[in-house]
Amino acid sequence: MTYIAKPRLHHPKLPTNALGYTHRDYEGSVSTLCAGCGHDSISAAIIQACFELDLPPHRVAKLSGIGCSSKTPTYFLGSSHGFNSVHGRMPSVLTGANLANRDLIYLGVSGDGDSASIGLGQFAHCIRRGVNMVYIVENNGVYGLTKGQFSATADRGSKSKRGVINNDNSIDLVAMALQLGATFVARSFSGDKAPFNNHPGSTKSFDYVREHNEAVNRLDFMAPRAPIHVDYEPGALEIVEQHDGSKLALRKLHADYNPHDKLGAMTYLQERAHAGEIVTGLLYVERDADDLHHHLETVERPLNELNEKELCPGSKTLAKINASLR
Ligand SMILES: Cc1ncc(C[n+]2csc(CCOP(=O)(O)OP(=O)(O)O)c2C)c(N)n1
Ligand SMILES: [Mg+2]
Repeated sequence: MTYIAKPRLHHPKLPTNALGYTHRDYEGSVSTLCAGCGHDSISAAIIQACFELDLPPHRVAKLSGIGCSSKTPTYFLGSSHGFNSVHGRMPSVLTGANLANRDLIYLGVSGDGDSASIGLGQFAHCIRRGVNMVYIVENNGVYGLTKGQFSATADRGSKSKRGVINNDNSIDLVAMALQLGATFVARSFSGDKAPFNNHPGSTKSFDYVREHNEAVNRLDFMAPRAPIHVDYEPGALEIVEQHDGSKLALRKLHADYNPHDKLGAMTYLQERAHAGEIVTGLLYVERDADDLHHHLETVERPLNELNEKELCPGSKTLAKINASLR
């Protein structure tokens, strides 16, 4: 619960990273999500990654839209900059922040409803413009926060909690991201412990969240569920049965898969999708990626570091600019 304060004291010998910070320094408030929710394991993975990468929390800006997934930035990086925006509008708010201050590390967190339905246009244009950010879509195939309506990523033929069948085709955001020019594309399953670390010290771990969310479960009518864990080898196919009985077929990329071959990635994705499988792993990395600042030839320094003289080059320059536009 966000109003439950975490104890400030912790064991003096908790492991620290190169900056001298512990895992605790990368955590946020206690999660209010339903017990066993995969979103919490993604938060745990973000905490772990930022700790391991020695990221200074004050250099990170986390932005989100609306949804259970978009609530999660409250549950990690409590000392970072944060902005919880409007449903589906995280990309444009983040683009504005990034243009004003290119020195921060931008992390956008969104859901499938947020990014594939109301925010699909924002998702697409943010990628094709090359905004320098990490864009995480926590894709559960439903509008979780508003009680489980189908999102645009739900598979055709799947059944909702109320027994309604989805007759619409689904959107694959990973395939779209590749087509739109994303320079790093990866997909994983939140229950896969290897990429999503579930360490015992974290208050975002499955066990901690399950224990501490009891009150929510009693007040709400969501039955607590055990989180789903998977652990499968590169190249392997893993069939995961979900709580509603539906099955996910996950295909982990082979160890010899080439993540620099974009056409190969697109073909492989389509091929496996045709066989009913969801490919997981690092799908594509572009070696020499540039970004929106490069395309727009913006000034190298953040705008808030520029002085008045630099921001206002004078009437002669303005006259020259105006003349060029006549
Ligand atoms: C403009 C607007 N339209 C609709 C809503 C209602 N609404 C809140 S969250 C949500 C869907 C969230 O789904 P998703 O992004 O998949 O997040 P999840 O809860 O599944 O993590 C909707 C439709 C809203 N808050 N604002
Ligand atoms: Mg969702």
